Amino acid sequence: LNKNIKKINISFTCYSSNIIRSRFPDIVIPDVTLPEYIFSNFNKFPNKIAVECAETGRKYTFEELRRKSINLNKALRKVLKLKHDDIIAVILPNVPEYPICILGSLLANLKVTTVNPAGTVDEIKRQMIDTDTKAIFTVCSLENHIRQVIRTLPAPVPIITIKTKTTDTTPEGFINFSELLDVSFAIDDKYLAKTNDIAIIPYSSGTTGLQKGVLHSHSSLVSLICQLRSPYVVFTKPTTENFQETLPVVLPFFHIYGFTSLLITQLSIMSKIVTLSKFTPEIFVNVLEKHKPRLLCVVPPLFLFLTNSPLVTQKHLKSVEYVFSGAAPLGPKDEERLVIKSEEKLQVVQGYGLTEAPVVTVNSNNDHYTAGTVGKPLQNTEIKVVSVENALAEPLAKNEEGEIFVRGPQVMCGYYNNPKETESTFVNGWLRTGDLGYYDEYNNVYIKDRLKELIKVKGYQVAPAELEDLIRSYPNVTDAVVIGIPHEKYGEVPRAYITLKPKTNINLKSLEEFVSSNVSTYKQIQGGFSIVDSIPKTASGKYLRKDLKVQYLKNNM
Ligand code: 4UV
Repeated sequence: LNKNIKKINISFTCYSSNIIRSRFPDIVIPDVTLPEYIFSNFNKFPNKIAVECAETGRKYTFEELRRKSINLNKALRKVLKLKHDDIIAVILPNVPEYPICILGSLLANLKVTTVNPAGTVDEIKRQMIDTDTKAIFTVCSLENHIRQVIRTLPAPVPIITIKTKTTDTTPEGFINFSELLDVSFAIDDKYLAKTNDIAIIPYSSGTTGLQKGVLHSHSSLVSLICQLRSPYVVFTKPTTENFQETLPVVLPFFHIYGFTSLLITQLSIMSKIVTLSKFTPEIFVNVLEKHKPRLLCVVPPLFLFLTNSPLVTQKHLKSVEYVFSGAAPLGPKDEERLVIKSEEKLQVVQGYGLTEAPVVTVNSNNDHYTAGTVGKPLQNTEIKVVSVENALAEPLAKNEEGEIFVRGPQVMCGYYNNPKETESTFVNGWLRTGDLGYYDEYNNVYIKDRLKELIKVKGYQVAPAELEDLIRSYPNVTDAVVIGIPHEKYGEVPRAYITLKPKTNINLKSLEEFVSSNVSTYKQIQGGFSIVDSIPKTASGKYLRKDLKVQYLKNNM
């Protein structure tokens, strides 16, 4: 039928007792593009609200989303003359227009790279240049920032701006988003995308090095929605005439968790998404009170806020039946404290995923659930645990710790323009996750540690290589290595070790300011700097980050 079915057949032939799968049957994945799949249900309840802004109340129905996406697709081709395969950047906070930008672009068979709107000029510029971006979606409030970005790009790029406040005016030279999609051009609204075409390109540092574009096809995203919509997984009830789930979404749509489990999956099941463009305790708590969600999708720092903030009381948790946490570790004791606060009314559910394989496991249906597990493989997904020393060795048995490998239709196609990294990330068709873990007799998976360099601050990715490169550019610094150290609120924060030119010194405060002014807030070296005589390395010159971490934990914990 299509590529996915072939993959499933391959997985059956390679079945081995140490490869774990869902105990539920595989799903047949429809051979359609992402917009077609998402729109396929919209005519059931065209007039229900699909997305609403928590701050301004701006909202769109499912029919408005569909119509505006179609119009946008035509305007992108007719007015902006974008051609299929061009890459368009979405540099937006969580706003209700986000899905229109995504679906409109995909209908025109453009590829979308999702960008952190809080990134620095340099960070955004790097992603624009790497993808050779042909147009940008943004909000009026980011005008100055975006002007600085485009000034440094090799060619002019059209900028489509969304007004988020009534007082906003479209900046000079920028394109007004609503004007662009309020006209329906008399051109064919058919598009050229095929299911194996690339749809989105979020960025990730993978197991090593700098951020790179992760290629997800229409097919991998449709597969993922099907896997999450399965009756064995879903936590949301189907939309009916009298019922619609409401999900407050503060997790950013540019990150794979917000994009997949929230944006596209919840749209396809016709839940109502309430967007929060940033986290402020008061607004978040008001949203809980106003919208009374049954399901909350969070990352551990938000989970801890729910547990520890005096602003969140019984009243706010009353409607909540499930709190779903992912993107960073959450311990069994953390889970327990929130359950106790809710007077045992809510259930904690964890999911595990990567930008490269958006969701791999979830725990659901109380199926031999153990606190602290990230759950069982989704359907159509295989997991094996392999010796850290030898990725080609036979998979390990239950309860044996090793590196987790994944295979399934939701796994990325590779890294953009980076065959070398793609090749080293796949081993015989399996994606290596760079995570250390094991599974138990019920196929519950546990993540114990990260083998890869990646640091996770508040669930966001921080690539040590990027910070090291920046620190090394500072006068008198000869070498730098960055590790993640535990942090009570954020999970982890970066800490830097540096060596200096002989007989020189530096002002660490100035170095800290230099780093802060060049990277996003969450990437700052909040764990402090340490000047050392030498940095431990392997014979081949690889930093021994683990040694530094062990040493730090010994001295400080
Ligand atoms: O690439 P990334 O930033 O991707 C993510 C994605 C997480 C998702 C996505 C959709 C979901 O529904 C969901 O539940 C979770 O975080 O970072 C990937 C790395 O983050 C760590 C692990 O090291 C991954 O390789 N990580 C992700 N989830 C968990 C986790 C978890 N539940 N527990 C521990 N570590």
